[in-house]
Amino acid sequence: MRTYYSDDHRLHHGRCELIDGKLMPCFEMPSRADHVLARVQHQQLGEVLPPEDFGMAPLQRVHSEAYLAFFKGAWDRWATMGQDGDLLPYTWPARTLRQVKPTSLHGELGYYSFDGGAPITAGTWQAAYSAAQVALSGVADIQQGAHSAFSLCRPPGHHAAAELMGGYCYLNNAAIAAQAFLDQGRARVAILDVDYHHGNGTQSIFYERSDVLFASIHGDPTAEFPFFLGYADETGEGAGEGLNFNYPLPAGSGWNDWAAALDQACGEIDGYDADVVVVSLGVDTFKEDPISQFKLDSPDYLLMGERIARLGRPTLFVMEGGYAVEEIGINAVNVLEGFERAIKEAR
Ligand code: SP5
Ligand code: ZN
Repeated sequence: MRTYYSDDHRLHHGRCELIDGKLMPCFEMPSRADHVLARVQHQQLGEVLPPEDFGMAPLQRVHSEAYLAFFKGAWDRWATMGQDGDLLPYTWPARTLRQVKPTSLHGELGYYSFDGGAPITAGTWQAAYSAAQVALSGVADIQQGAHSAFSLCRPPGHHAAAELMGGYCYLNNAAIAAQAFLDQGRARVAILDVDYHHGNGTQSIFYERSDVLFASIHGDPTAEFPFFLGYADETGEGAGEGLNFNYPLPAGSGWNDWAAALDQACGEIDGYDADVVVVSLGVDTFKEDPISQFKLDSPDYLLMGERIARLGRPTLFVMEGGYAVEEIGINAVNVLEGFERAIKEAR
């Protein structure tokens, strides 16, 4: 399969995130994408191509105009205030507070974010914009007949909602891709989110919609970020009722339990008869991940890819999390290799 990748990801390099009561160096760092790209090349997975530019319109199908304008302009406002460190929010409109949009930079930033983990730096907008184009380029490849594609997006996207950044995410690459598939004539898209963390942004974007099924396997939110979404009783609403599937698993879960949840998710995707599958591919389920609590081992990712291939549907892989930087390439590309191996064997 082809890989889409932009060097622009390097323009986003946050200095710190608020974690464990401290401002710590960002776990979400440029070398993550470098390791994945190196592994793609080393394993000769296929061609590596730069993204095409599809402009702002596909982003506006998922995110509000106001949110995009704020994100795009935030760094310049911060720099005008004489600042050159990361821009991080510190006040959010939680319960008892009003959902008003203040005019000051920090007021607006609190309004448009949900945690202190998504720093805005000078190049964050450009990096996130290009990551969305990387996702859209994978869509175009599949629309032109490819059975699968890999969008090596960075920064990741699945925590970003229509009007919220957080959890290292700014623009929801997987949601933008799913919406583009619909806008280009596909009727039903399934998003399978295998990142360790619940894809709260993606879920919220499609929660009341019948044209996108969302299924996520993740650390139980009673104990794990993002805490406030991702429970099993969130099944969708309105037209989307019955099309949202959360599989929260306890800390320490290994491949057997994880694979059982994957089987269930795949069963739902088959029942829905999705035209295309978008995989939010986080590999922070790895046993050595520094911020996560599952116990998957590198060979398990081959099996993950094989199981996804058995869906027998066009599949776009969109890179999300994974913070064991040395192994992120092996683990992510193992999913893609397992997928391709199963496709070849089925032929
Ligand atoms: C895309 C993605 O994977 N985002 C993840 C954001 C997680 N942010 C909060 C992580 C908190 C981890 N706490 C445990 C730290 C152990 N030292
Ligand atoms: Zn994650």
